[in-house]
Parts: sequence; C-alpha cells; structure tokens
Amino acid sequence: MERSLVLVKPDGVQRGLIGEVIARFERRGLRLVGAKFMQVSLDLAKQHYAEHEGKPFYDGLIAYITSAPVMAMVWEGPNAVAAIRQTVGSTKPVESAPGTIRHDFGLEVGRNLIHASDKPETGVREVELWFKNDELVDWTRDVDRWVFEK
Ligand code: D4T
Repeated sequence: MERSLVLVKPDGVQRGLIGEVIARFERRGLRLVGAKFMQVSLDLAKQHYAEHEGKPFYDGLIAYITSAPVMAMVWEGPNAVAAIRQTVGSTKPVESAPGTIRHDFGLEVGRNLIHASDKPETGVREVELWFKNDELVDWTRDVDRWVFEK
C-alpha cells in the first residue's frame, strides 16, 4: 500500500487546521498509520529539505518549518501520493485548484500550510526519516473493502 508523509506545518497548527486536514484525508478514504505532534529540530529540517539547499528560499523554509510545532502524519491507500497531493493543491496557493487545502486556506508559498510527499519513492524515504517503525500501526478498517477495490 502506498504511503505519504503529511505535515501540517507551523502555520496550519497555529491556525487550528489540524482537524480540518485530518477530516479531509479521512473523508477521502485514506488510512492513517502514524501521527505525532512535534517540534522539528534544525537537523531534521535540514535533512527533510536537503534538495533545496542553496536555493534563495532555503533559509526561510528552514526557519518556517522549525518556528513552531508541526503535526506529522503517515497516510496510506492505493495511489495515496497522487490522491494526497491532489487534495493538498499546488505549491503556490494562488495556483491551487478551488477546493484544495492550499486554495481554501492559503495565499503565500512560504505559508502553504501542509507538506505531502511528491512521489511514492519520496514517501518511503520521508516516512523513514520522520517515523520509527514502532511508531507506525499496521491495521485494517472494517470499511476498507468499501473504499479499496482490492
Ligand atoms: P512541500 O515540500 O512543502 O510539500 O512543498 P511542495 O512539494 O509542494 O513544493 P517544493 O518541494 O517545490 O517546495 C518545498 C517548499 O519550499 C517552499 N517554496 C518553494 C518557497 O518558499 N518558495 C518557492 O519559490 C518554492 C518553489 C514551499 C514549499
């Protein structure tokens, strides 16, 4: 089953949007397999955003993600990465489709509320970076057969 890391970033937490984000993924039919409310260390922030090192927005990005607590989660399902990114919307909120989280709650790329893994391989790497194995729960729901085809 495909998995994605999802972070409700500091602005989403400060604005009381954790429940809203969780509700949207639950409604979509995705299955939660891990969650922790945490302060991101500088070390973790640098590892998570390593691909952006050297870019003009890098320092701001590190300051933003470490500025206050985040809600880190792992969600799974068939095509979970694509489904989650669709629900999240484009990186820039003003380019996000109406109905997406970033459209409905955001205006600026540097306050885009949420992170989601961009590819299935990234999902695997990011889940490993953010969660220990014993923080993830393998489980099934009674409703799974009404949401998942196989
Ligand atoms: P994240 O990783 O936060 O889910 O965002 P995306 O996957 O949608 O977008 P990304 O990796 O291209 O960018 C990571 C992060 O950098 C911020 N950013 C990005 C920024 O502040 N200015 C910019 O010009 C860009 C491209 C926003 C998200």
